[in-house]
Amino acid sequence: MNLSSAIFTRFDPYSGQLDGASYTERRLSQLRGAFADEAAYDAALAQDDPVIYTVATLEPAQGEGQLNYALGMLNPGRIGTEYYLTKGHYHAWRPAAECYLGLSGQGVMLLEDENSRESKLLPLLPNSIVYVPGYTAHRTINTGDTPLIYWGIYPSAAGHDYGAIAQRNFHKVVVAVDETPTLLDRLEFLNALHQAETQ
Ligand code: M6P
Ligand code: ZN
Repeated sequence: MNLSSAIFTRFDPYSGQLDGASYTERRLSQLRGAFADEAAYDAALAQDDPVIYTVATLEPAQGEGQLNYALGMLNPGRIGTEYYLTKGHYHAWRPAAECYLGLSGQGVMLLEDENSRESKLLPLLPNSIVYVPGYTAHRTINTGDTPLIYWGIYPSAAGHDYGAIAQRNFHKVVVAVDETPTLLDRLEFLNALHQAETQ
């Protein structure tokens, strides 16, 4: 076994800081195509390029049977009426599952089965766990007004496949309707947007 020094680590459940981690920062400009409302995306980006989320990753070991983990921090906000979200991914190794644990803030996870295309929307809250089965696209969404901090724990061999999402975004969107997070079909949402524009 080849274990790095990360056998015991401290983290902050409110800021998303994780000792010894490598950090990935995703700004708005890196999320082109993720949000449904392209006009709202362009307008927001013309104003500012904020950090939407960070991921602090620790890979204590690689290889069969090993686990890696990442502490996510997703800021609150919206593009149009769609809540800030992560890119979302399948695992490159499709059978790999993942556990998500909510630490602070308020959010949801959007799951989409690759074969049936069936969607599930699950709460991601403090003291709750979402089990993401294999062969399932998963995206995290902050529906609250404070940062959403959460763990993702996954097999070290899982890998991230973003290409499949870039080609075919999630079928559903989570948008604010009368200030309530609401799950809608992407196409229906886009049609309603275009109708509103042409009226
Ligand atoms: C969780 C884990 C990470 C993932 C991160 C952000 O912390 O699943 O592996 O990178 O969420 O999600 P994404 O990679 O889709 O941007
Ligand atoms: Zn994952």
